[in-house]
Amino acid sequence: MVLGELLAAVFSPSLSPVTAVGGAVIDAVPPGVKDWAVAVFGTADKVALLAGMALVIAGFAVLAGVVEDRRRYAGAAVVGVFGLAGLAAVLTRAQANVNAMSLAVFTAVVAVVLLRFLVRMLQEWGSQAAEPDPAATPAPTPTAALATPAPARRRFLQALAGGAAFTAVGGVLAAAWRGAAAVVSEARGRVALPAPASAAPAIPATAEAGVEDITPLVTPNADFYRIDTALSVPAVDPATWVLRVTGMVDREVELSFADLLAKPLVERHVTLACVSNSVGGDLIGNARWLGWPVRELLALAGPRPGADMVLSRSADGWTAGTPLEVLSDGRDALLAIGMNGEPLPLEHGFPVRLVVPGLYGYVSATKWVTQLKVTRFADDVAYWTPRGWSERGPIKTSSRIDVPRGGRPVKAGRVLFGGVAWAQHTGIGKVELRVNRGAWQQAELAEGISRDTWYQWKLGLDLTEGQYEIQVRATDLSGNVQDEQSRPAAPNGATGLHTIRVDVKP
Ligand SMILES: Nc1nc2c(c(=O)[nH]1)N[C@H]1C(S)=C(S)[C@@H](COP(=O)(O)O)O[C@H]1N2
Ligand SMILES: [Mo]
Repeated sequence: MVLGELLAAVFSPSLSPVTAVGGAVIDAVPPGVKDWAVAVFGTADKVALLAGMALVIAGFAVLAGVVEDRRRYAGAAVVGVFGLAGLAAVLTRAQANVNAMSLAVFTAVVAVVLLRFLVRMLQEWGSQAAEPDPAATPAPTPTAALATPAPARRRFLQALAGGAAFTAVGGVLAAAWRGAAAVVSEARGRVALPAPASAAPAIPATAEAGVEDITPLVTPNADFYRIDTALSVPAVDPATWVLRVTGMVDREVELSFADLLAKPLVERHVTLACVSNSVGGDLIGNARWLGWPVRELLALAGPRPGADMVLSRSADGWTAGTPLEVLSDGRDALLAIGMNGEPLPLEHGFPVRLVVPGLYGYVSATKWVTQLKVTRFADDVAYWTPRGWSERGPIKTSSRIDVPRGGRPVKAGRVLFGGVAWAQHTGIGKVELRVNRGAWQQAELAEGISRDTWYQWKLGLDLTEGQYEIQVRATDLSGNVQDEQSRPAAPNGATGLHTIRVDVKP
């Protein structure tokens, strides 16, 4: 396993057996388990999965050592089974190829040889220790080592070997992860973003509600939520990246990164949201994206009549199904290369991703995108569709109270509430608050950057000492009120009202 990781780190991180097994685990678990993992570990869910796998690997290593010691080749069988599982996992991955397969087999063979060698060494050591040492005087104070019976010492050494293997796997995993990222980081560092042909409209000063501690209007890249199924960030070299437009088109189109840089690019603020975001949750962020409108690329290819979906595919095989209409209706759906003035961060899809105003990420925002297949919803299914999520995922109008923050008591008198509300591509028309389920009171709504972004709002309420329940609701610019019925994220986005409790002290 360690060797597999090492070799994978050298050749390609996506070939790594651990990543393959992890990826297969992510694909195989029911959506409920995945949601649970995201809920419990948050965006550290992948670290948790890798840590869990490292534990399992370590367990297998110790088990292999113990049974091999008892019976020759028994441990080898354990390693073999583990190797087969790894091979199976590699085979189910989108990037399965001959290299990845031979890597898994080679790793297993080397592991068996190493195991034999280590166990033989331990056995020899053990039997030596069991023989009485002729040079030793029968002193009444024997050393701890001599007093320990050989089998115990052997067991100890085996455990030690297991522990070492565990540490090594963990260390090498981390190194492989960082090593792969470093190579692409360097390529990213050399990317010079061109000036946009159409710059993002300046953010009006009136877009700031002026509330201390409120969520910033534009989310810094480092704070932007990250959601994807990729265990190790796909390492996509912009020099060899191509985007293919295929399927129901008059002409297939191929686009290189250099081609893309030479296009008239537009820059727009768009608020991206995850379908898994709970009411009041933070799987949402607003960034200034630089990219080329997808509709212009599609126009080059010429979608054929009857097509109604674009299946976008990432370098690691993940797919999203976006209505063709949404990509052609004039909104700023972008093949994005820039995020807040920088090339896309690796974990946000470097070198190129999709950003589509108005749709949840799982049906639109493909990172590390390499293919757009013009097709029909009747003919193709995207990654999350058979896993319990709706085929279509328009973002639901929602609102959040950011201030006052998390259960901190506030002083009686005028209490300032503030937060954000969003209805991407429609825009927010009104935000209201209510206290203890009383009458709705209209909040002061700041100007939106655009209809594709969230809006800040604020409202001061006079509150005397006591406990209060505060709720918020938004109405979009078409007059549709946020759905107040509480529903979970699956299958197409949570609904309900963000509700906070405020403790007002004298
Ligand atoms: N390649 C790839 N792209 C993907 C995903 C993924 O799993 N793989 N997840 C999508 C989902 S569910 C969301 S919410 C957004 C999140 O984008 P971010 O991580 O940049 O915030 O990416 C989308 N793009
Ligand atoms: Mo998502």
